[in-house]
Amino acid sequence: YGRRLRTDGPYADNLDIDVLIVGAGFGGTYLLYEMRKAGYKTVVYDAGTSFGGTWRWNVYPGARVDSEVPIYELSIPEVYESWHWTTNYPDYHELQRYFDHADKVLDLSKDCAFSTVVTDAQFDTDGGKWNVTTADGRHAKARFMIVAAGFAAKRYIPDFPNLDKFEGVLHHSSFWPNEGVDYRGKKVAIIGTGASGVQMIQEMGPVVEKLTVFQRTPNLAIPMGKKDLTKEEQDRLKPYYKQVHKLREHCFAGFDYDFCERNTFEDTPEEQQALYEELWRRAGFALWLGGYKDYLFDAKANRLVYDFWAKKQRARIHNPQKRDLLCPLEPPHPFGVKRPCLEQTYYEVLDRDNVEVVDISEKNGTEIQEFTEKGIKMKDGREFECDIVALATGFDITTGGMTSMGLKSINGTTLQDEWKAAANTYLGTTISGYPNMFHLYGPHGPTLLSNGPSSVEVQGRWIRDAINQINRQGLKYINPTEEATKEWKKRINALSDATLLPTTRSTYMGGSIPGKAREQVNYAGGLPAYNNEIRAALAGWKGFQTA
Ligand code: N01
Repeated sequence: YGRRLRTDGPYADNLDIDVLIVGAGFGGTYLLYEMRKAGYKTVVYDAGTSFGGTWRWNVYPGARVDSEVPIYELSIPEVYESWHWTTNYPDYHELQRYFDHADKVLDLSKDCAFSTVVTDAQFDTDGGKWNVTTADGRHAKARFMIVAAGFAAKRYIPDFPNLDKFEGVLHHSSFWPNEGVDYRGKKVAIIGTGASGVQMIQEMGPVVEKLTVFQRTPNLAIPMGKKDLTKEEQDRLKPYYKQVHKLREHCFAGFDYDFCERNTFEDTPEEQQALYEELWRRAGFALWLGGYKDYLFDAKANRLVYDFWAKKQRARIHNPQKRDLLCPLEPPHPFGVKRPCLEQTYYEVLDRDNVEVVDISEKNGTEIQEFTEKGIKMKDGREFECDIVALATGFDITTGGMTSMGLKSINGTTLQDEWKAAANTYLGTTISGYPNMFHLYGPHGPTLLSNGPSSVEVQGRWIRDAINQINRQGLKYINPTEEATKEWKKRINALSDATLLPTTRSTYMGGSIPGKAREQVNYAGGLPAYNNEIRAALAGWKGFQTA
């Protein structure tokens, strides 16, 4: 965290405001914009030092978004009218510049206190306000609190024995030094092959002396299809951005395309292959989110996609052992139930002679045993020496940000304790016992199953309208009932249980942390259905207690 030197404006002690937003990423930016427009005195608190959220922390080598722009951006005209991207999949430098641009044109920073970490927050039902305390002892009161912490606010470092004994350089992907790490010509180990691991491997593999990749589950990665964008082509499209941004809210995952109308076995095998080829040619997430509508529900249909994927990617790998480790003939899990990351040169890099892939899957008993001064020792006795270790081991996904900011219910219980066994929300935007508190891009929204900015805007508008409705009706607060919360939980589970998602440990099912509840933490019915459901509840405060 940066050092806080100011004590004025949003940094002042004893603020008394309408809305406090925690988090200055896409969610916080959008909500600040909407709240200001609606006339609320709003302040944003953020642990970092500028707008951008996850894109300020995740500055590991190769960090690049894997959703395409202009789908992956805010629909705020003041921002997009005066902004041009250089590529359809920008890297973190460009995303940081985008947020700096948004900050400049919307003058966001004047309402944001950076280097500010919320450590305690509780709603006072008599006063009708949230009382919030920060790590450095400031206090704030706000009628409404919006938690926009994102799904990746709390990194996860596995409890590897003797981690502290390692004498080399060690960083988690989401806490990579801003000034970078000189890894050229060094021996590097990367643990984890999720989106962060895949991108680091691609970037570092070609320039290090030796790269050792510790893989627990192969990533079923698909080609990104990155290309340059010219200013002229973006300007030609800009008059249609309004429609493009609207369209994403009508597509299941918040992109500008959807699953096709047919089920797999309505087509002949030739037609199936032709469709898969077409999706492959389109690149990006098309094979994942643009194919037959039944393939995430039907194991047989899913297997066809897996086999197609494996055939395509196996052809890129010459080393037979690596081919089987990276793209096994038998699927490690159904295709698409873990996030298939977008890659450019992943398989060619892994195929290099200076890159070793070490299988650490539990089934083979070849897990990491411990760290040593010089590197990593395996259960089977092998040892790997390295100068640098990159932990790409993910996050206390989706719930971790919310459970680590000292949120207390009106009954005095903490969210951290309440959610030990399972996360509970109503509509993925509110929590029983936490009146006038809203969250977005977190548990029980479409979150990880959707494009971030699309979800953020659907939920952000709902939050704006809920706050307006509370004020219009002269209410002190709203609080979702426990009954409605239970029903929502059933709904979240039912949507997920109909799919193949629960078959596999994944970020969707709460992540990798031992002991953390394995449960669906996303709304799996798609963004349009989600929008309809939350909108229907707003009319008449269905499921809420009002005071
Ligand atoms: O984290 P992850 P991430 N021992 O949780 C492994 C977004 N994102 O930072 O699969 C050994 O996906 C774990 O293994 P397994 C995106 O939404 C986006 O990569 O559980 N290994 C896995 O391989 C993504 O979903 C972008 O068997 C261990 C890896 O570590 C989310 O952030 C870029 C382990 C963790 O993968 C998180 O992605 C980056 C252990 N004890 C992130 N514990 C883009 O837009 C875990 N692993 C491109």
